[in-house]
Amino acid sequence: MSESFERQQTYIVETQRLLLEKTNVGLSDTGKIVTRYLNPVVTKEHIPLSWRYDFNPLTNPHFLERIAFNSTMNAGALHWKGKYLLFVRVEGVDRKSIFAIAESDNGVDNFHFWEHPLLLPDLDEAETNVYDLRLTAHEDGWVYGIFCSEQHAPDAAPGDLSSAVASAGIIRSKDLIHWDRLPNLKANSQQRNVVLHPEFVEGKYAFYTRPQDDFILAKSGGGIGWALVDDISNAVISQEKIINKRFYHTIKELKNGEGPAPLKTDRGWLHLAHGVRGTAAGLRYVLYLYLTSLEDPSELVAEPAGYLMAPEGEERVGDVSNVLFSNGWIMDADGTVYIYYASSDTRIHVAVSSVAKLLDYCLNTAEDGLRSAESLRKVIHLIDHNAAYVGNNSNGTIGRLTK
Ligand code: BGC
Ligand code: BMA
Repeated sequence: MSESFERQQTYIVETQRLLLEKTNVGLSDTGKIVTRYLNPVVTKEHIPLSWRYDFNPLTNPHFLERIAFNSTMNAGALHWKGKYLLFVRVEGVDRKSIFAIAESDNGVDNFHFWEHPLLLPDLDEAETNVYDLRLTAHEDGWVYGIFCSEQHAPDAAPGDLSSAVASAGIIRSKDLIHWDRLPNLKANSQQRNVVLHPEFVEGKYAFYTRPQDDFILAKSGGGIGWALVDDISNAVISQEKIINKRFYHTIKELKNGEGPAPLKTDRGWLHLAHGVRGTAAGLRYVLYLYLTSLEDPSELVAEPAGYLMAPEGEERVGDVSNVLFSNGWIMDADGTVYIYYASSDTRIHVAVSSVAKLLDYCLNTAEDGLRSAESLRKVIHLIDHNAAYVGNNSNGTIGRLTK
């Protein structure tokens, strides 16, 4: 073994060891609904070295990376036997994604990948890419993964190598090692951001859907949909209703999509979703919350105006800039909620909150009035309300407490 091979190997192994051992730090969160953390929880630097380097000096004399990765993003999440698991979308420099599980003891630091990526059964030669897996521990006893299965549009004109069709792939497991692949969801339109609800509804499997007219744009697909399915092993959507609509001049004007499976709380099902609007700088993806009824999970109960989280600081820059995307969160028994979100299709972060805070936010933040005049009314209302509690000094900041 050449000295240089050995030196490079030691350097790379040591650098990764230090990264994986690094502890994370919560950032100041006074008055905030979520606490962001200083370091991303999973980056492409976390990917095991044995997936990337050939450690044999004879076949890799220059110690080069043989398989390079572009990003780690959009992870499904699951609490499993006391561990926090992320099912990461690991994207190669070849633009193809695979799924791989990364595990942490406490949900905020020391995430490390399992030895092998998830062995996704290969059903269809036409399937080109798979991504954005959502996990659901269903009451039927299986853990399901629903993901986007994408292929080149069969009707694309000659030379058109961009048109694609998206549908929902379905896998399930009882041990997270062996996965059965069920046929893709059959629907009348393309589907991305499909999520399985954790409980039976009217004795059926319930899916959050996102009907779309074409591959990128939802257009007449009015928002996040809801559909009941009789048989998960041959899932067919015959009827879909829109449960979370899009509106003009909002954060989800262009499209929206369910994030992870909703969390069950005593006030309703808590949902995390993404909203997209078009800007001169391209699409902007932000995260928002909404609440639906326990009796009927398809009935909207509350939706605070605007976004909960938008890209901040370094989150704004990456492979696809100005994007926050989340398809995974975990709720602890004590009500702590870990939101795993990716920034700019590049790396994964955690933001921590609690069911109590998220519900308070959902139930006590006014909904979008859809007009500036309504937004103004809300500000005036809060100022008037506060007059009874605090004295305002001349520059409008809070002065003395009167109560
Ligand atoms: C990409 C996704 C993206 C989608 C729509 C796919 O080809 O892999 O990351 O969300 O296109 O833009
Ligand atoms: C898609 C999503 C994500 C991605 C986002 C931004 O619509 O499904 O895969 O994060 O666009 O590129």
